[in-house]
Amino acid sequence: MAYFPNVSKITYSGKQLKSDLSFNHYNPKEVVAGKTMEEHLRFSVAYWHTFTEAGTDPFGAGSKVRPWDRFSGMDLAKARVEAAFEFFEKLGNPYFCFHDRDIAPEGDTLRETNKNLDVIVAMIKDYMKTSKVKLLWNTANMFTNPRFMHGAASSCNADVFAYAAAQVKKALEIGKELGAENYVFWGGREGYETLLNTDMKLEQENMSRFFHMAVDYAKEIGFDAQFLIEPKPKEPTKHQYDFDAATAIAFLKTYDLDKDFKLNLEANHATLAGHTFEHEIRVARTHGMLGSLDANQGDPLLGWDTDEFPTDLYSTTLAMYEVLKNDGLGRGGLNFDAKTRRTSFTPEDLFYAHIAGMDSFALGLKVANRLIEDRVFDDFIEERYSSYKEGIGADIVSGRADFKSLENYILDKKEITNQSGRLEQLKNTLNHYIVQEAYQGALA
Ligand code: XUL
Ligand code: CO
Repeated sequence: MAYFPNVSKITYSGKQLKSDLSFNHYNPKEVVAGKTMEEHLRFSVAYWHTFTEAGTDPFGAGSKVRPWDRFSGMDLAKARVEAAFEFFEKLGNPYFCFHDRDIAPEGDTLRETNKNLDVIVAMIKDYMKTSKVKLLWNTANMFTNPRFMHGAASSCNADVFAYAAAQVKKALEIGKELGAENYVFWGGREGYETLLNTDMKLEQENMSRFFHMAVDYAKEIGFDAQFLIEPKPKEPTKHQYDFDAATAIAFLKTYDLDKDFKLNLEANHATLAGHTFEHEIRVARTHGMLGSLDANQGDPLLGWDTDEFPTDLYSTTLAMYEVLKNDGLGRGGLNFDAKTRRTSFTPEDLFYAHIAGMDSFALGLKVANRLIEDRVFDDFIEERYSSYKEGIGADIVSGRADFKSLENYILDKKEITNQSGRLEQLKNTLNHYIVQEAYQGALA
């Protein structure tokens, strides 16, 4: 059954200025900095946005035309798997990701829900035998069902904590069954609305207990995926505990979980936290905690999580700059946690959108690599901090200096000379690099 009859295998064409159903920059086998683009970028399709999302918003019903929507219940779940593997085959993405509730409907009890999952997981496993696509990560949806109104591991209700634990237990078993390389915890409703009814300390301690139980169970069943926390500052909860990278790292260190977890960072979540994507990646990278990325973008004019496909070349370039400086993402990848706009409702739009995202990151990778090769920022930064290489600066860095020696050094100095940070010059250089690489890609 062909769910995408109007689309054939997407290949690299490389020379079109006008985007069509081919890649302009993403050339999977092209080598950049000693690795193929495919190895650098490890693109993943998000099951929820691509195969289950309907295009609803708070003011309107779903708008998306999805040929599999003529089915319902378990038949719909099966049709989605068929559509998904046709989509993966045509797009050529090496990975995909899902929540448990994306792939199979809930039954009346958790036991029934798990039975539904078993059927679909067996079907996915079968497809994976002949497909090249692998599971980047799976996760548990503990935010849609009303039972999670107060949170999951941070809920005030111990029965909900138990339900969430059983749900993650099953999700870990599924991850092992399908060979997931990572397992993600996004704290959907792990947060609070008002301190007037909240025991913050107990909620956070309970979350840490939950994570320790998850680590223990994964070890027990021999599931060796990298565990990832995905920070987000708000939405749906007003104040979420995993606010941003720095907050999540502090939490993991406080509760002795930092050896078992890294971070999955999302561009739109960074925007909501008042950060850039590259800021979040830099924070994680400097702590050795960069795990994986959710590749999307937000809209600075809107205060919510719009989950747009990434097309902002500054953001993709600076994100890939951080990734290259991190020597890659290891077991992580670039997951398109992104949906087509409500007005881009056709099945073909799903391909145009992924092509836009993949081309934007491929171009970002090429630009970032040239910026690093040419030491554009490295040389500048090295010079900017050169005062720490010798004299009093070297004493500060090596630990030889103390308040008394510093006072002694500076007390009678008449003038302090600063150098310009050259911000505008650097931004203009970045523009030149992006434009030149884009031009070569489009017209070479
Ligand atoms: C929500 C979000 C999630 C996680 C997985 O904002 O990003 O889809 O990526 O639960
Ligand atoms: Co996400």
